Amino acid sequence: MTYEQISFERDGAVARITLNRPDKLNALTGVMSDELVDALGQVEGDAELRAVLLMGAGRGFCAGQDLTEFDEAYRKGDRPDIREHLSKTYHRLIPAMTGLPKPIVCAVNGVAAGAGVSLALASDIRIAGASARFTQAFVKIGLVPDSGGTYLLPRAVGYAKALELSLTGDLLDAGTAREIGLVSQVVPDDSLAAEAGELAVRLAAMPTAALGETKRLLQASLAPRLEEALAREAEAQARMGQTDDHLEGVMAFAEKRDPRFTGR
Ligand code: LHQ
Repeated sequence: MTYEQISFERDGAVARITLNRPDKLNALTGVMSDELVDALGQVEGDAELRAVLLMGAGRGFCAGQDLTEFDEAYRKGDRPDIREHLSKTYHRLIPAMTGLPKPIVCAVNGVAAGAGVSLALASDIRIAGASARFTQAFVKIGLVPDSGGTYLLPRAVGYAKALELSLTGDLLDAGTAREIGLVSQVVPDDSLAAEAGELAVRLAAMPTAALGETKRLLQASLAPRLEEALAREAEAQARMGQTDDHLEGVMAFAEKRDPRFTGR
């Protein structure tokens, strides 16, 4: 497959994948999504390629869904079939990234919006250039986060911050993104490619199978559904309810005194 909207370069054991629609801040189209899935498939199938470096060309990282893709429908007053669009695009692309048994370093070189943030989040380590910006832009167009945004963001920054960012769509600067754990590191714009590249080279020289398994195991550890969390809580709480300390705690409360816990 020849690529029109991304570039794919082999640099030793590192696959450098660059989103390449700089005049549109690398907004995601169906074509770009297909090309990314294809490129990730190439990486997966090639034992010589052992890490990915993902970046955007130009001043942006990725402005999310290309909103002009649905122009024709919007102009006619129609609504696009987003469900079908998602299943053809992000629901293939995001799992292809999280499921790749090789590390993906994302160099966030500029603005990331909507699904563009999800692309960064579906990568394994994020380094931002100082001019990077992040927005859960979905809400600004009356949508909920998609492309894994409700799943990946709380895992990176915690539920409260994820909800705040998703509700407000506020634009975060790179420093704030680092403070809340959305990216690991912020470096000057002009050294971003080199620093992220060095990390990718380092990861590519590590035991690839172990890295892939580590990625899978950490994802599995964070996978529970809410119902599973409630069931775990109930199981633990039932045991705690049987302890002396629980009884002591409620008695002390009733008797308006400090509790004397014994650890039993
Ligand atoms: C764009 C875009 C863009 C097309 C900049 N599309 N051209 C949604 C819908 C349906 C189905 C499935 O999933 C989704 C998921 C999503 O990702 S929803 C979120 C979609 N993204 C956005 O809403 C972000 C829209 N863009 C912006 O808010 C701004 O462009 C940001 C904050 C990203 C950057 O602002 P600036 O740095 O001021 O750049 P700009 O606005 O001047 O953009 C530069 C060019 O890129 C401009 O084109 P032009 O021809 O006028 O120079 C923009 O129209 C174009 N562009 N984002 N998403």
